Amino acid sequence: MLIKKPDDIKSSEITSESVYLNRRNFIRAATLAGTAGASGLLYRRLNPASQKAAAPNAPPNGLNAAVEQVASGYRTAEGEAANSFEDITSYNNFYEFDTSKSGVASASEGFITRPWTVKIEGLVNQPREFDLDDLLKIASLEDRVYRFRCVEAWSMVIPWLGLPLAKLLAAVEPMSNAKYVKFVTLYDKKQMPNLRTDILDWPYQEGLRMDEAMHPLTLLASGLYGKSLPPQNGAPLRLVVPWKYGFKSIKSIVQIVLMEEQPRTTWNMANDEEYGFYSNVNPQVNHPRWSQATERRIGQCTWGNCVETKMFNGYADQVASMYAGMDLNKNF
Ligand SMILES: Nc1nc2c(c(=O)[nH]1)N[C@H]1C(S)=C(S)[C@@H](COP(=O)(O)O)O[C@H]1N2
Ligand SMILES: [Mo]
Repeated sequence: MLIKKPDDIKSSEITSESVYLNRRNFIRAATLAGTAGASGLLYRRLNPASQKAAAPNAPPNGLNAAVEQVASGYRTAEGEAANSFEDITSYNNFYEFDTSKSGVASASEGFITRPWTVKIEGLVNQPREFDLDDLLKIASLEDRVYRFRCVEAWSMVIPWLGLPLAKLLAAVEPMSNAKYVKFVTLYDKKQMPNLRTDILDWPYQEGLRMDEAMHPLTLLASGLYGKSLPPQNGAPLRLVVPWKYGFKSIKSIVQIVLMEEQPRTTWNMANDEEYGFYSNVNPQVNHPRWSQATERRIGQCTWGNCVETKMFNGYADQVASMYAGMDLNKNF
């Protein structure tokens, strides 16, 4: 069950997230899809050196990671075993690099993530620009094994290493009128080939309500399996909100802004009828084009979706109260 069969990954690509595009955008998308792939390839051909560039966050090799995994026995509180390091680092979504899940790892190889600064600003009394290594030195990092559920109905169990976002926010002293938090990904055309396309509005942006951002489950992850995050998983710092669909987990964060207004998000802007601001995992509210009642756990389901999706991805006891009285059909 822990060993991925290569076939699983192949068959899963049938439901590529690139079909997100609605009727309105379909033709534009069809035209650009070719361009995106081609320019990524061209970029890699023109810049072979970048793949060989120093990779300070180079992940451990697959064998060591597999051995570690067996030895570590990372599990969720409910006893679900973590996916293998290999699964977690070879089936990814990171559109800045590649729109195919199996292509992200190679397209992001050599992504340079040092030095790295994260600005925290907006409605705070102590705006700060952190050097990431300074931040990681002062933060006490925690291991958290969470279920991770993509809006496209695949899922994994991932052993993150990170710091609760609440601790970082407390350090900058939010003002009382701060109601939302906006997160922004690095915008670097030299390193991210798809920024030359308009398959999404760049830079990638996400948002949380203040109480969600302050929730103890919400993590800023700097690693997985106890090691630095590999580029494909959002090095050097990415958000993890385990009761929300995967696209809320914005990668390679450079800026965090506290705001009074609800920020727009990248997937909202791409298609607000399909991707709402809240994006809470909810088996009772289907995506307009597919059911959200079940999921395909990578490495476990050999055919179809073999796991029932739980309300708030199984974290209802901890988070449901934040949405009491809200119509979750409207606030999807
Ligand atoms: N900057 C950025 N962050 C992103 C994405 C992206 O394309 N760009 N994809 C999102 C989606 S749709 C998912 S499912 C998760 C995937 O995270 P993983 O590759 O670590 O599993 O990253 C999210 N964060
Ligand atoms: Mo996703």
